[in-house]
Amino acid sequence: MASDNDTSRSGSTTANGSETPASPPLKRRIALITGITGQDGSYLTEFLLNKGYEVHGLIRRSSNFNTQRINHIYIDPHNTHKARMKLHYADLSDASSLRRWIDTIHPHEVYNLAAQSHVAVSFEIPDYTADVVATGALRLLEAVRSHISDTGRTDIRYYQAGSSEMFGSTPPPQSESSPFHPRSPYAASKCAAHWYTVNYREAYGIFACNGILFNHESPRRGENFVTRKITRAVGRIKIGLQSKLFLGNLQASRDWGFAGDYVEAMWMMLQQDKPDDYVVATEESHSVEEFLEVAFGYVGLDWKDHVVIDKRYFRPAEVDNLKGDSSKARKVLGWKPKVGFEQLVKMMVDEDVELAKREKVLVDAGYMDAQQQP
Ligand code: NDP
Ligand code: GDR
Repeated sequence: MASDNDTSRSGSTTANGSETPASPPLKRRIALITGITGQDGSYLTEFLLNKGYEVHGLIRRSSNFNTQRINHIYIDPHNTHKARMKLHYADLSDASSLRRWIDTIHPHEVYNLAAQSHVAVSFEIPDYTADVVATGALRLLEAVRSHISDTGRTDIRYYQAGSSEMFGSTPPPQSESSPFHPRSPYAASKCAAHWYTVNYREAYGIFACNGILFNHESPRRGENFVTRKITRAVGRIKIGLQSKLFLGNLQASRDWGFAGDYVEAMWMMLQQDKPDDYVVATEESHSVEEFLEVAFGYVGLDWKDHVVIDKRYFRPAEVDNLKGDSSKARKVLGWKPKVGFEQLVKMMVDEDVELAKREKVLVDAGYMDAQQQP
């Protein structure tokens, strides 16, 4: 894999043929990612591998394999020269596993991306959501703190995956100075994780940053988030595998960016001289209905012919309008999004039309039930 920060430096030959002395090998930077099997974990891993990092991911035990998003970058660990991504079992609900892997791996950068990340589901499993999202972050911070205290290390940095959901009903545009008003157990738990991170920075001097990221999507987005649910349906409707799409509130507006752009901002935060908190957003907001217009329109369909409103998808409390003010990240980090709204929707539809075509082959061969909804 190409690397712009390759650590395997050796001597070179000058124009007159004489050898320059080999510079001492740079120590490879090591990252530890929780939530590596998720959407962001997969993009961040690709990004860090391209920068020459060794990447360790914590995965949780599941009765099915849950590594689909990173299978394409997995190299058998027996191939010790090539395998720079390594996976270990752990869980944010298990403090001992977090501490053990930090002690074993000695990471320079810890990215806490793991979460029960579905807002609607957090109303169904609030206790579990709080345990993983809020207390899980505290467990990981505590593992970092006690590792630092025992080893005396000063070269470890921590990233906390915060969310625009923390702003909840605070009107847009939302920036680092806007008040939090969470509207779900998920959002309240993210607020707790945010303040734990600030507290560990202030109390122990840990280099810990909160990224307050607005919604970011991709063809790897989980299929029960509204953008992917729509683009999956568009693909399947276009190919003739389904005709209806059941949705909830179409009036909610979100600031949707591309996940590949957002993982770069995470990394940038940890490269600064001082730890801080940053909003990351496109600064454009669109309603779910606008997303439907673009996605269905792109393949020549009218969403009104297919969408059915189903009360089950309304939330006990809704977040109506999110639109970020990311001027601090743009100024201090030099970050800006590369993919715009329409480009994002089309990228997702293109991939999901191709996926539906492959599903159709399976359906036609009798290996899959066409009614099977994603
Ligand atoms: P995903 O839901 O795609 O991924 C979540 C990851 O967390 C998965 O790898 C999942 O593992 C893992 N996980 C869940 N529970 C546990 C647990 N108990 N122990 C260890 N790992 C666990 O989320 P995204 O990639 O979209 O988001 C990454 C982070 O950023 C999350 O914290 C999310 O809340 C936050 N965020 C996301 C935004 C977005 O728009 N995508 C915006 C703002 C914040 P498994 O694969 O086994 O399920
Ligand atoms: P969100 O994303 O709640 O913003 O959280 P989601 O895509 O789930 O909802 C966005 C909006 O769409 C409305 N909606 C529906 N949502 C879903 N999932 N399914 C439906 O059928 C449906 N119909 C309408 C919702 O009511 C909502 O208003 C995401 C997650 O990634 C969080 O982890 C992250 O922190 C925030 O983004 C920023």
